[in-house]
Amino acid sequence: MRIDILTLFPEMFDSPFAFSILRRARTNGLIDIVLSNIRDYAKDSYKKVDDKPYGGGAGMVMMCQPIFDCLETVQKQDERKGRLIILTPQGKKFDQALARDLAKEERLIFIAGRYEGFDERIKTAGDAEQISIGDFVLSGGELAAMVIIDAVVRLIPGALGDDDSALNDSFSDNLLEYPQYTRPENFKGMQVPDVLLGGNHKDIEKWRKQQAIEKTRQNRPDLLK
Ligand code: 9D3
Repeated sequence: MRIDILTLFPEMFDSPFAFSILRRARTNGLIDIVLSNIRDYAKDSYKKVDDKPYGGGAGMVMMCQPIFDCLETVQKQDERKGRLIILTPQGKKFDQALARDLAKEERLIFIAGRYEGFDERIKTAGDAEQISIGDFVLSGGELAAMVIIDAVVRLIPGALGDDDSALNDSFSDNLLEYPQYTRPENFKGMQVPDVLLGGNHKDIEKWRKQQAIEKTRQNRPDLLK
C-alpha cells in the first residue's frame, strides 16, 4: 500500500513510523509512506499557504492553490488512484469498520490541515472523503492521520509479527477485552483470580466472557445496545 501524506509538518510523522509494527511494515515494503510538505508548493516569496476567510471571521483558512498543486504532483507519481482522505473535525467518525475498509486499498492519500480549516473547494473537488477521529478538538489533522494509519496498517495481511495478535483484538466481537494477568500469582497482595490458575478451560472461557460483558457494561454500555 502506498500512503501519501500532505501536511505542513512532515517531521511530526517521523517517530510514530519509526517503531514496532509500522517500522517493520515499511522495511518489509508492505507500505510505502510518502510525505509531502504543502508549503513547498506555495508560490509567493513568503511561502503563504493560508488566507483570511471571505465574509470575515476569526482565523485563517488553508488556501486552494498549494494543496491542489501538491495533490496533482503526488497523484502523477503513481498510477494507482487510491482514496483521498481529508482530516476534518466535520468528517465521518473513524472506527474499526472503516479501518478494515481502508486496509483493502492499494493507495491512501491523506491531507492534514492546520488553522481554522480548508477552503471548501478542497473538500468538494475530486471524490475526497472527510474523516474525523472523534468529538474533541485537535490542533491539526496530523495526529488524526497517524491514528488512522496505525489502525489501518496493522490490518494489512503480514503486518503483524508472531508476538502481535489480531484475533483477540477488542471490538472484533463488540465487547471490551477480558482482564489478563501474568506472573507472579501474587504481586504486593494482589492475587490472580483462582479460575485462571486452575487450568479448567471451560471455566476460564466462561469467566472471561462474563468479565468482558461486565467491563463493557461499566465502561461502554453503548456497545451492548
Ligand atoms: C471553531 C471551529 N473549529 C471546528 C471544530 C475549528 C477547528 C478546530 C480544530 C478547525 C480545525 C481544527 C483542527 N482539527 C483537525 O484538523 C482534525 C480533527 C479534530 O480536531 N478532532 C478530531 N478529528 C480531527 S481530524 C482533523
